[in-house]
Formats: sequence, structure tokens, C-alpha cells
Amino acid sequence: MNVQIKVLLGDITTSDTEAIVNAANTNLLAGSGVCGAIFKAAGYEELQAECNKLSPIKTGDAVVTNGYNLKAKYVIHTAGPIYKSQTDAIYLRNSYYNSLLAAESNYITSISFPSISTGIYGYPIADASIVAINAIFEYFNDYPESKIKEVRFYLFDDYTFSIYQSEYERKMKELLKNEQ
Ligand code: AR6
Repeated sequence: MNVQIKVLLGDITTSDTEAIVNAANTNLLAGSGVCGAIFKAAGYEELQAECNKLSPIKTGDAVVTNGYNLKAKYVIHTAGPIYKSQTDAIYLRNSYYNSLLAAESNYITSISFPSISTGIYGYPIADASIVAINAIFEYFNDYPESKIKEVRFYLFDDYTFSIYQSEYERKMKELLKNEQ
């Protein structure tokens, strides 16, 4: 696996990866949370106009727009699941996996993710972190020749950051153990 994975505490709108991922809704309408912050930083009108041409999308799908005033050249919009039960895990996994597929097909080599679905959509953070980290490893296991070189997580608060960091460390230890 040639990809570098980084788990960071911070605001995704400041990321200088080629693409940042938006935790969107299926209508691709500017909302609050990370979505609101991305629309604000990108420039609401231009981003909404492009989103309107691509909406609606299905839960777990991902589409690409320009990043406009963001440092990131592209925004990948994915609609995570609204949490009801653990059976939503596949949709959350699809959001990460399909965002990476969308990046790949647009020749994007670096990408930043927020913690999809764990704000307004209510997905429990510990469960979501397992799904998120596993989805990234699953993708690079499926596509060992991927051109994506860097994946970052931008977690917005200390608690979410610490959960993702421990899950990432746990996963790395598990992989190392399996290699021995
Ligand atoms: N950078 C990184 N993470 C952030 C930022 C930021 N600037 N701002 C908030 N977060 P949420 P969801 C974190 O609610 O649960 C919107 O209205 C936040 O603390 O943004 O997938 C959409 O339009 C939380 O940890 O997304 C949808 O309708 C995480 O991002 C709906 O909300 C996700 O929280 C999507 O809900």
C-alpha cells in the first residue's frame, strides 16, 4: 500500500489536498455542519449551481464538483446515511469507498474526509470510525495500483479526533500483527 493516511484535528475547509469530501444530503443542498462550512468557503452560489445539475444522488453515492474559492481544486459530495441502526454501515462504507472511486476516476491523488454522518445524521462516532477506517483499507486492498497517494481525516473536535486516532492505531497494529 503506497498511500499515506493522516488523522488530523482541524477544519477541512483549510485542507490543501486536491479534493475534500463534503458530508452532503441527497439533494446536494447547502446545509449546516461541515457542508455549510464548505459551501461558505467555496462560494455558495457557484457551488450550489453546479450541485443543482448533479442532484439528487443516492445515499452512499459520490459526485465531484469544482472547489471554487477553496484551496482544494475539487469537492467530492457524498450523502452519508441518517443513522437508524447498524444496518446503515454499508451506506456509510459506500460513502467513503465511492468517494475514493470518484477521486480515482478524476485523477485526484490526495483527498480529505470529514467524519461523515456523525453530526446531524446521528451516527455513533465509535462505530462510524471503524466503518470509515475499514473502508479506506478495503479500497486500497482492492486497488493496490491506486494513484491516490494521500488520505487525510479532518476531525473537528477533540473527542471525534481521539476516537478516529485510536481506531486508526488499532487497525495499523492489527495489520502489522497479521503480516508477522
Ligand atoms: N471541518 C471538519 N469537520 C467538520 C467541520 C469542518 N469545518 N464542521 C463540522 N464538522 P455534519 P452529517 C464535523 O452534521 O452528520 C448537513 O446539513 C462535525 O463536527 O456536518 O453527515 C448536510 O447538508 C461532525 O463531526 O454531517 C446534511 O444535510 C462531522 O463534521 C447533513 O448535515 C459531520 O457532521 C449531514 O449530516
